[in-house]
Amino acid sequence: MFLFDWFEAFLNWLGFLKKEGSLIIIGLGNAGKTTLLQVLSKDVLKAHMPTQRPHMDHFVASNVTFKAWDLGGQQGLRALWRNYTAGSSDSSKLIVIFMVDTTDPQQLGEAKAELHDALEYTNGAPMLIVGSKIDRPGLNREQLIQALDLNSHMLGLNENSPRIMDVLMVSSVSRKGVPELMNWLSKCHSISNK
Ligand SMILES: Nc1nc2c(ncn2[C@@H]2O[C@H](COP(=O)(O)OP(=O)(O)OP(=O)(O)O)[C@@H](O)[C@H]2O)c(=O)[nH]1
Ligand SMILES: [Mg+2]
Repeated sequence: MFLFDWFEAFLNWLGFLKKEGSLIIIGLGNAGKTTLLQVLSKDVLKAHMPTQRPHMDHFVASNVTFKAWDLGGQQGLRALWRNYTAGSSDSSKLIVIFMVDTTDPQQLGEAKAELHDALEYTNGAPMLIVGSKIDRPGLNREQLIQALDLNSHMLGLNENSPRIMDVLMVSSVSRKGVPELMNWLSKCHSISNK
C-alpha cells in the first residue's frame, strides 16, 4: 500500500495522472452563474434564460479537469443546493462556488443568509465566494466581505486553516479575475487532494 501510494504520488508529480475535480456553483438568481460556467468551459459570452434545472459542464484549470454543476438560483431550486452537497461522496474534495452580484445591493441580505446556511451544510468543503459583474459599478472586495459578514482573517488559500474560504472578484464580460479564479481552483484542488 505504501509503495502504491508512493508510486501514485511520483506519477502525479511527473504529471502523468489525470486530475479531476468537482465543483458546484450556487448563488441567488441572476448572480451570473451560468454566464461564468459558459466562459470557463467554452470561453463564450451568451445571454441565458434563468436556469430551470441543474446543468453540468467540464472545464480545465491548469492541469485539473473540473466537472461543474450550475444548480440554478431561483427560489424553488435552492433545496437542490443542499442535496447536491450531501450527494457528494467526499465533501473535502468538492469545491463550492457561491456567486454574489456586486451590483445589486438589494439582494445582499438574502445572499448573506443563503451563504451562511451553505457554510453550515457543505460540511467544511472549500468555499469560494465570487463577487460578479465587476465591469459595472458595485461593491469592491472589502465592501463585499463586510456585507456578507465574513471574517477577513479566515480568508485565503491556507492549507492549515480549518476551512478553505476566499473571496475573488470577477467579470465574465471583461474576463477580469477569470485567470485568477482558474488558478485558485487548481491550487485549492491540489491542497484538498494531498
Ligand atoms: N455586466 C455583467 N453582466 C453579467 C455578468 N455575468 C452575467 N451577467 C448578466 O447577468 C444576468 C444573469 O446572468 P446568468 O448567468 O443567467 O445568472 P444565473 O446566476 O445563472 O441566474 P439563474 O439561472 O436565475 O440562477 C444576465 O443578464 C447576464 O448577461 C458580468 O460579468 N457582467
Ligand atoms: Mg443560470
